[in-house]
Amino acid sequence: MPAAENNDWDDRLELPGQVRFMEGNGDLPMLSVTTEWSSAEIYLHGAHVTRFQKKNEPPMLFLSQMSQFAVGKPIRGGIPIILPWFGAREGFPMHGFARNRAWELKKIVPAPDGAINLHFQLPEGDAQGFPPFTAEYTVTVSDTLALQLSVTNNAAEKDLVFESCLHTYFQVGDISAVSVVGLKGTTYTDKVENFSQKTESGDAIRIMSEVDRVYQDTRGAVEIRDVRLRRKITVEKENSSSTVVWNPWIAKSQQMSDFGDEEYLKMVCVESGNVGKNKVTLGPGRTSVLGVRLSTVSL
Ligand code: TA6
Repeated sequence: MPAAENNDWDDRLELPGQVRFMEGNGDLPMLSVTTEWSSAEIYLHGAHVTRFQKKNEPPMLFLSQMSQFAVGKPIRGGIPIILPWFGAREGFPMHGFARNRAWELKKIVPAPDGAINLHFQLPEGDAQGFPPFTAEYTVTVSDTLALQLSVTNNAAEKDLVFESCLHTYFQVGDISAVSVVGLKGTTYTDKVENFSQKTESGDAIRIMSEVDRVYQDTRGAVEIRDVRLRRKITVEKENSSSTVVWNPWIAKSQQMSDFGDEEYLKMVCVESGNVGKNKVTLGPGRTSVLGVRLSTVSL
């Protein structure tokens, strides 16, 4: 199906009652997915999952009420795909170009257990100085949300050195009643304190001011315990050595035009990828796959 920022999609790919193409915000093409357990929304723009919600539960993902939905602009919330660089890069937008481009929907595969698998691919384009690579993304919607980002180095001789991160924004009831657990003993770069190197000493991370930490060499699961919504979100990952924890708090929230001044109270980012010292070096023809599985249980 051609990548389109207009409404030119192939509705033969629809699954009646399960997957429907719609005009989303900003008239961007959006897929609405319904399973027996849950519902989800995914924009072709950035192959961006903007909503995942289990029946009888609040949404798992946070989406800013102020987000832009426009060609070339990132959506604020959901699961931005950060590729092929994380953070700032002189002369280029933050966090790479994958989230700002329309991806192609290649196929939709319903699984025997009722899960829906949606396969996306980033069209070839200006690699902005990186060797040519193929990026493929699979979203599996069921009673959990599973994501797989596969990157293949198409260069004949050059290594592809890249960063990737699924920059997930989670909905919480009240940030003051949230604990992030699973990073004790891990070293991190504290971007709020001049990128200083620290070691996480607490069993649980509590967020009472701006937090912007890149945890390195950590491959375990992270839990977001939400007392207000009485639920625990578990972030499991495969082939990921970095976890980023971010909440902009008050000042940064006020500086972001696509983020409400009070929205920091209702979200936390726990991001899974390979960034900084954990960046990936991929030989010619090689493929690297980043996997993330998001699940919830009631507390
Ligand atoms: O992952 C945390 C972070 O790198 C923060 O420093 C902040 O910049 C955030 O990403 C959001 O970045 P964005 O470019 O989406 O505004």
